[in-house]
Amino acid sequence: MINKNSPIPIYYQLEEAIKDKIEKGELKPGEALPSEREYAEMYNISRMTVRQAITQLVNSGYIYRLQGKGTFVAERKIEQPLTGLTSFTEDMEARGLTPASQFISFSIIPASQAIASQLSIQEYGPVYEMKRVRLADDVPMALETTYISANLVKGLTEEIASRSFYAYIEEHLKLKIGHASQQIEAASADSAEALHLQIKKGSPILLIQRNTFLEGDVPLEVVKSVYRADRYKFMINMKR
Ligand code: 16G
Repeated sequence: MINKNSPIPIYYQLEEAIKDKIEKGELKPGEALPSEREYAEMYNISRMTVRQAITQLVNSGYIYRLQGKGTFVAERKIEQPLTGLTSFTEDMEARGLTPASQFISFSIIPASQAIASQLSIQEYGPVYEMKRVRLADDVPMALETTYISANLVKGLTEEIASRSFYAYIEEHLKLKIGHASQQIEAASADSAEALHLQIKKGSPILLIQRNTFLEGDVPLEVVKSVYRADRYKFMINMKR
């Protein structure tokens, strides 16, 4: 598997070989990798070289280190295409995962100036503010804070939103969701985010801000989502 006469660096060959085993499912999420010493002996290479390959794999999120315990295969990231305007419920169901929501809060509050202007309503106008932890197969994936005009979306309840907000809009209110604009930034989890997402404070997260509009450009929602960067990646196809 390792060719010492190849011009390709040995650490890179090892890195690719381990990656291949993870991708083929020969090494499964949660499984322990052989130790640096074992790899070194297995391929008759130096531990420094093994360490280099392992560090690369840790940095790219394929594996993670546990102090004093070794390295383990990470869960596969959920890959979300950025081409369609979908809901969390649809995204998870499309992957065969069961979506769920845990409510942190649900209330009607007066809109701040920033939220009011994005929703094209009067400052202090009534808006729903809902904070939900979104789970897939019981694993927390994202923490979402959503603002919606209460005069536009009537009758929203915690119970309804614990299933699907978009389904309520389209199937019950018969409104048509038109388009959204979204920003994605890197950030690190503060203590509240870390607690809700069950990750360590300071872990990498993807901070997403979405503004969604109904057909006819009526603002529907302003959403701030915090996704776990160890479980999520966004994918886009480009044409030239
Ligand atoms: C997604 C959207 C969010 C929307 C939610 C509706 C992102 C970044 N955000 O999480 O804007 O409110 O789906 O989901 O994708 P639901 O219909 O399952 O409640």
